[in-house]
Amino acid sequence: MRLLSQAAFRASAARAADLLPEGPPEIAFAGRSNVGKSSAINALAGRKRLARTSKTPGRTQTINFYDLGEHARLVDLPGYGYARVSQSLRAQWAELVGAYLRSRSALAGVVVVMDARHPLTPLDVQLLDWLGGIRTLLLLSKADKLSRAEQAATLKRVGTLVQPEARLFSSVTRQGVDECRDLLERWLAEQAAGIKGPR
Ligand SMILES: Nc1nc2c(ncn2[C@@H]2O[C@H](COP(=O)(O)OP(=O)(O)O)[C@@H](O)[C@H]2O)c(=O)[nH]1
Ligand SMILES: [Mg+2]
Repeated sequence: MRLLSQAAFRASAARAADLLPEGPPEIAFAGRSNVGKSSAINALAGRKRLARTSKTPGRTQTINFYDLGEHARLVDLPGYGYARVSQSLRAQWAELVGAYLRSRSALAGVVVVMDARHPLTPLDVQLLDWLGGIRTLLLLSKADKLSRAEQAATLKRVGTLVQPEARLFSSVTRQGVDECRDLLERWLAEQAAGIKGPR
């Protein structure tokens, strides 16, 4: 069975102290609220309701861990950039996500999910800066909302503006799903073998 098809919910952490202890290689999904992070996890795992999706932005405020068998994990990070979130909740987000990203040696890479219609918001750019040398893939989600010509133009523009590799993605049409799954499984295998990507 494919690694990503084995995803099963493991644990949620609302505070840094509740993070799962370091274990097998993991890939984290980050991005603005409502861009489709949880939907991307479901699409990649080939499941309908593994990760909870929501029409209401700002729902997931916990870090959610999913086991891929015993040898890998996926991690759904809480979204950022939701305007109606209070200052204290923003500080909580930064503390929790910061604690995770800064210190996680099992981290094989981060998938930064952005809405293909509005990629590279200031907070996205800030996150990319902050990720520094951590291996990163940009998913341009909800690609189904763009025409083929708009998709191509967006992909090209993003490629000229930032370093990490970008892919068009849609949880609805499954565009990009197989390619991403292959890539993420390769990251996990390389991390397990001790071949680290650029850090
Ligand atoms: N059209 C379209 N809608 C999507 C796609 N991915 C997610 N959505 C919708 O966007 C909303 C937010 O998705 P969710 O996965 O919960 O976003 P998250 O907050 O980043 O985890 C939901 O209403 C989803 O149905 C996609 O690829 N295409
Ligand atoms: Mg979510």
